[in-house]
Amino acid sequence: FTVTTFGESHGPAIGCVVDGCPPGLAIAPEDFRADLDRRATGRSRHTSQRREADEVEILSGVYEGRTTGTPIGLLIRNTDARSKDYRELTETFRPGHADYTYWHKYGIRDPRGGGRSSARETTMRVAAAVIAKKWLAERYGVRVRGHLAQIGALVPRRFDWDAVEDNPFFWPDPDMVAELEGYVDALRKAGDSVGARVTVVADGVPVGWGEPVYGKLDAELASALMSINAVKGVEIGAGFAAVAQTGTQHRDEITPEGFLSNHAGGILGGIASGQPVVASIALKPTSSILVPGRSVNLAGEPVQVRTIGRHDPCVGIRATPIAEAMVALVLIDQALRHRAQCGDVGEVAPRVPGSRA
Ligand code: EPS
Repeated sequence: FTVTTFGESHGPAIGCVVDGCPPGLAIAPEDFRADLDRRATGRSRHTSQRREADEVEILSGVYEGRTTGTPIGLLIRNTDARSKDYRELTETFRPGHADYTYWHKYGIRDPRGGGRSSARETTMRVAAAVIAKKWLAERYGVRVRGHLAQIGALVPRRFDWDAVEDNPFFWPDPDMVAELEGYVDALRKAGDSVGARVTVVADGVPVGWGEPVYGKLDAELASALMSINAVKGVEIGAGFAAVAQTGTQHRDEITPEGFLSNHAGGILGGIASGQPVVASIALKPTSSILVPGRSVNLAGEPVQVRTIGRHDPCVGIRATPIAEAMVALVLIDQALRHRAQCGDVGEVAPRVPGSRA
């Protein structure tokens, strides 16, 4: 199961090709609505005010409402790109932004805007993952969901999954939403930005998905999650907290009733243990901010850069559906690989006598 995207933030459209989807899955344009709205800009005052319709057109791979097994082409037209000439922006480099490395690598600046480095690209990852999520849920009862786990220094004081979808931050503590609103409002007014942590939990992943050495489930998750714009860290289960743990604290003891904890994040030796798969990402603060910062221009001369435009004070606020998407895309790929090698879940692989399996 592979996905590739195309399109620029200020081009006419963005799109993706999804290859390897099993045939027979019911897919309609309205299936994409909920997750695309969860990710979209302009849905609250706490994100970029660009207002995109994000209407998906299914170009191929679906016939009479069902996937055919051939490549699925999805297209979303950009409707609010406001492609005025940002030439001034292309004469300098925003500190902390990819425009510095893109320029040194390609030698071309797109005066229309962020182009491929824009978070606009993640729209198509979320769209592709709608297909993955649906197949995983229907075929195996797997549910992939996420939440914001930290913004700046703020962490939830209590946890309630039911609260996550009731606020624009995907925040699991309903008592703190007003505090978050005040915090993000103050940041935006100050022209600054902040980082965040997002956690994704996949329930119902059957034991066995994943590869033991190359293509480990955790390695694939790390790679996929790290490919999201602004991600600077990935943790599986206890992650870096494992550094300070002892073996007795970290190991997840096993009883006939099941595991007693989940520090492993549902993955042992690169293979799903049957526990919830838990992955977290650290997102850096948005680099496009109003507070001037030192940089250089194309001639290498010192300049002050201040970025105006419709930017997010915290990219992490919209990152929950994107992180869920990358986890779902990895899981469907691992599910298909596992099925190809070992057969389907429930189709118990032959156990060699004495193997204690
Ligand atoms: C983004 C900058 C803004 C955001 C954009 C992400 O857009 P523009 O390219 O118009 O300045 O609005 O997000 C989206 C359009 C989207 O759909 O996520 C950036 O620099 O990453």
